Amino acid sequence: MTHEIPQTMGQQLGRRSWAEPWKVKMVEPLRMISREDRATALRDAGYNTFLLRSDDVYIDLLTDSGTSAMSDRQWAGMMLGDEAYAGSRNFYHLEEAVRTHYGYRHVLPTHQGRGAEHLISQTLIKAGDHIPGNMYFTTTRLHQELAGGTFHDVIVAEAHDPESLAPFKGDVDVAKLEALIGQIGADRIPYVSLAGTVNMAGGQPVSMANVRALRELTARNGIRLLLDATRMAENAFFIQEREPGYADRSIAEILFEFCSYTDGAWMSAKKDNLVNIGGWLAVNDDAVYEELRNLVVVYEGLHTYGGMSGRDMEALAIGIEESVSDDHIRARIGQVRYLGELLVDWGVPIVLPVGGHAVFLDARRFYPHLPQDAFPAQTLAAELYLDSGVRSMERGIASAGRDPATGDHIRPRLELTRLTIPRRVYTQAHMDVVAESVKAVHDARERATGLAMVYEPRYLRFFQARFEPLSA
Ligand code: PM9
Repeated sequence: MTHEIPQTMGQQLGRRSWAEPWKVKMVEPLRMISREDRATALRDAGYNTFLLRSDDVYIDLLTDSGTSAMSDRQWAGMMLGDEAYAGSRNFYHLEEAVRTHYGYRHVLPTHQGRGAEHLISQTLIKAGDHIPGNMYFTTTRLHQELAGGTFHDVIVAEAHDPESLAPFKGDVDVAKLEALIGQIGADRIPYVSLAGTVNMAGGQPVSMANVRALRELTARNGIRLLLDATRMAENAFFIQEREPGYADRSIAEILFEFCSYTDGAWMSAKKDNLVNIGGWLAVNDDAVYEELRNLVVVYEGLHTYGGMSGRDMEALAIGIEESVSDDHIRARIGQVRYLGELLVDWGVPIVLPVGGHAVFLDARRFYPHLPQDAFPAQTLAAELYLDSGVRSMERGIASAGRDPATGDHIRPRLELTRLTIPRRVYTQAHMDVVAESVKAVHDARERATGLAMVYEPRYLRFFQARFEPLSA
């Protein structure tokens, strides 16, 4: 597709600015500790931003997961929690919200996204199976592997190129998927794993045309198509903005149509759905539901709470309604773009086009003198914290982990540091402060020496690994 992508919200709206469709009712004070104390905190944390105490962080862009501000309606909903062990009325509100906006027939709550990933993987994957998907995600792939499956990346080639301006860099390469099905055989592929606004690719969207083509291909081969709906409402924004025929359709309509081409979804409700904890799993197939409904009581809780309290399910049901508002999504993505545009203007290399939930710094171009084995993206996250107390996250070689067959580091082409924007939390002034800090770190880039990993946990190593600075 060649049509022009508006790079700013001003361009999209005909030079009129966007603003948040809410005002602030309660504030949480922030504080910045001294550079000396930040150096101590960073050393104590083994140069891993996941191991910092949040009290030592000034602006927290580690993740958009569970870090959103809830609305007054959601907080009011918390007071309506029905904490019955079985059949809580809040579950039925949640079920209705998922059915209304995502369209699936059967709904199960889970404590968060990976609880749902665990259940679906254990239910559908057998040892020796293969799961194609549009780029790996850390927890999703691990659950697929723990169930005995092998993940195959079938995302379009542009997704691996941070400078490609393709509008839908989250799309599956349908020809590549078809070739893989031919090679492996449809009977060894329990499902195709499709994610909206692909996290590890820089928050890049999937087009409606692509999911339609996938529906056709998977149906022809008798393979299920399952969706990681974690950031699908944000994906709908990009379809509305970029895909012919969708400019006048609402986010809610686009989301519903997209899901209608899939057989089910798992959800980390801590992102799009605007809650601090929670998840869900939803499918159309009665037999698959039967299995999942039985398994949920083993690992999460009864099928009407699945690890969530009644009040949390109520906040989630309301969060789902709020998350599909056009005004909300426009302001949310507008803020992410605002930060991205500042950085582009200042010559900082980032993944383009700017994605839905985060600005991803391209650590390869940021630190061209550092080899990937010196963890450039981890180094950049550490330097940024040291400069200003801004916390970001590595999404490169540390996150990619090791090849289960060979034990070698997986070396992804994308070596990124993620500035993830929580929803409805920070202001434009915070974005200015973040951009200025990134620029200061960029100006001093030649002094960075890289890191060595000195402790490596077995699973999802990026969360708990420890590093030490390499000497110059
Ligand atoms: N994503 C994120 O920060 C939190 C944990 S990994 C640092 O991006 C997708 C697309 C996700 C995701 C979590 C999960 C797992 C599934 N799919 O964290 O278990 O981005 O709720 O969800 C994180 P939970």
